[in-house]
Amino acid sequence: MKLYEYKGAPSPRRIRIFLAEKGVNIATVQVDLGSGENLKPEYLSINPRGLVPTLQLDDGTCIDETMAICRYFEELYPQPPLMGTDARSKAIIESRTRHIEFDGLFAVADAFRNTTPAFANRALPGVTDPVAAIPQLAQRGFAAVDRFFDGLNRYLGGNEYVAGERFSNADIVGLCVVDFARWIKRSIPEQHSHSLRWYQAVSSRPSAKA
Ligand SMILES: N[C@@H](CCC(=O)N[C@@H](CS)C(=O)NCC(=O)O)C(=O)O
Repeated sequence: MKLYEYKGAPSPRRIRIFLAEKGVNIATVQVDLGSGENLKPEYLSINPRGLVPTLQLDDGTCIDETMAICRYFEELYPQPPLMGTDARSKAIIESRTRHIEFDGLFAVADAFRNTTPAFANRALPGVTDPVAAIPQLAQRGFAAVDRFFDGLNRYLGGNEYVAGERFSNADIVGLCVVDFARWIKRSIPEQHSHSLRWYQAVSSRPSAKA
């Protein structure tokens, strides 16, 4: 089994942290997004969309999408559980993870790609025809990121972790998004004391360095 990934990108980091929390080591292959290695035929034969991460199983099956890969590992290595243990906790973790993806991850990506000159004609990641940046999408992204930060602080006002009293995949995604938001010069607002307390705790876990 091999994980195709890139150390500098937020989605693969989610998987590295996920695996570190489970104490699982797997072989990794770096795909250099900076030099466009993800768009070369060799990688496109692994993932025709030209995106990382991709997990290649020993029988050659390729699984992409970060959530799908995390789910696969959760099934293989259930301990410690990171995606819930019963109907209620599974649903709450999934719900908050999706809020963080929509309001946070995709929004930071929109704000970043639609304001960064290097992506002026490559506003979508991976394999696409040239596509122009749209400034209004960046604006929408910044608005959603504000909503992400508000939601994060609200969740953490009632719980130690994003989805309850136990560290979960929702915290991993939250941590990766807070760090990704630096790319658009956004950080946890100073009045968000719950988020600041949480960030201190989760970014100090050994897995955060994975
Ligand atoms: N929904 C996909 C998103 C994957 C994605 O967008 N990956 C980015 C890195 S975080 C990428 O491969 N970018 C390539 C590019 O910019 O061309 C997932 O969660 O796996």
